[in-house]
Formats: sequence, structure tokens, C-alpha cells
Amino acid sequence: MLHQCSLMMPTIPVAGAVSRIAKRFFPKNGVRILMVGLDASGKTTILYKLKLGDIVNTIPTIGFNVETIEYKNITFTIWDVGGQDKIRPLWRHYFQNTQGIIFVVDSIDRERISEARNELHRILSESELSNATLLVFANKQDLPHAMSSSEVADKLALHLLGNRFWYIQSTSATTGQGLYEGLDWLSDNIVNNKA
Ligand SMILES: Nc1nc2c(ncn2[C@@H]2O[C@H](COP(=O)(O)OP(=O)(O)OP(=O)(O)O)[C@@H](O)[C@H]2O)c(=O)[nH]1
Ligand SMILES: [Mg+2]
Repeated sequence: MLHQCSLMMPTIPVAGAVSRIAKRFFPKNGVRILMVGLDASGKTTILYKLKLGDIVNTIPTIGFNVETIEYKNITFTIWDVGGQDKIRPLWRHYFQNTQGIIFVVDSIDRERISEARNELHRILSESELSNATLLVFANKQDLPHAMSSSEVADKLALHLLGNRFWYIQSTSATTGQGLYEGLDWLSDNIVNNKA
């Protein structure tokens, strides 16, 4: 008995710490969003445009950035994970409890759009993401010759996604165009589904 008690005592502060962490990352009215996509598609630029309203100078993300963004009374916790090919296997460590995926595409990168499609379909086949809604950002729309959102949708083969809840939004991280429209869609389609 004594032995069991001494084992149980330290679990109280641990439980407190876990619940504080849980509150930080899963606040009331909070949703957990995983933002992935090929390297240089604009994920980190998007994250800080939403968080700070400003353009930051980015360097390729090795690891992740995480920020909470309050919008329409919802706390979005957005995990932005580096997209270079060698570190893409790390994405899976962020899948658990993800309610929404933002998949960011560089709309001028025609050469790598099939690589983006393969990465997208690969992660969507993971069971941990089976219930996550999908928002695609067709980013860099401010640049000449950017593919339209319908061309990106076509090249990503979004029509093959079956009953996955998905939406594609044209965005420009540098001007901010489309970013909040994307969050609007997420708030309507994640929070309402949860209720
Ligand atoms: N013109 C234009 N440039 C953009 C846009 N979004 C991002 N960029 C630029 O694209 C480059 C890469 O942006 P990042 O945000 O670092 O890309 P990332 O997806 O985080 O890349 P990794 O961290 O390597 O996965 C930077 O030079 C950005 O300024 C956009 O909408 N328009
Ligand atoms: Mg980055």
C-alpha cells in the first residue's frame, strides 16, 4: 500500500502540468490545425501574417512553429511544420488530435505540383487524420502566372478525396488576401461539426 501511495503522489503535479499544457493547446473553443506543404510554399509567412499582421523574413523551418490565433471567438492553434523533403517524415508526429489540415501550395511552382499532390494524398491516407477537414491554400496568387485555385484543385486531384470535407482558397501571404476567408471556412466546418 505504502509503495503504491508513494508512486501516486508525484502524479498530482504531473497531472496539473499536463492539464495546463492541454489548456494551452486545446483551449475551450479551441481547434488544433496542422499546416503542412512543400518547402517554400509560404507556411511560415502565412502563420506570422495571421499572428502579427506583418510579413516576416523567414528561413526554412527545421522543426516547427506554433502560434495561437484568436478569430471569431475561436482559438486556432496552428502548427507550422517544415516542409523540406528530408524532414517530411516528421509531419506524422503532429497528426494526433488534428482537427483541420491547412495544406499550402506554391501556385507558381508547376514543377513540383505533382510532388505536392503525392504528399497530400500520403498524409490523408493516415488513420490519425481520417476525420480532419482539409483546407488548401493556393498561395502566392500575387505573383504573375500563378495557377488558379481550380487548376491547383485539379492538379492536386482533390476530386478523388471521396467524402473528405475540403475547400480550396486562393491566398497571398504577402498581401494577406484570402487568409481570413480560409479561417472563416475552418471555423464553420470544424467548430460546427464538433457541436
Ligand atoms: N510573392 C509571394 N511570396 C511569398 C508568399 N508566401 C510566401 N512567400 C515567400 O516564399 C518564401 C518561402 O516562404 P516560407 O514562409 O518560409 O515557406 P515555408 O512553407 O514556411 O517553407 P519551409 O519552412 O521550408 O517548409 C519566402 O521568401 C516568402 O517571402 C506569397 O503569398 N507571395
Ligand atoms: Mg517555414
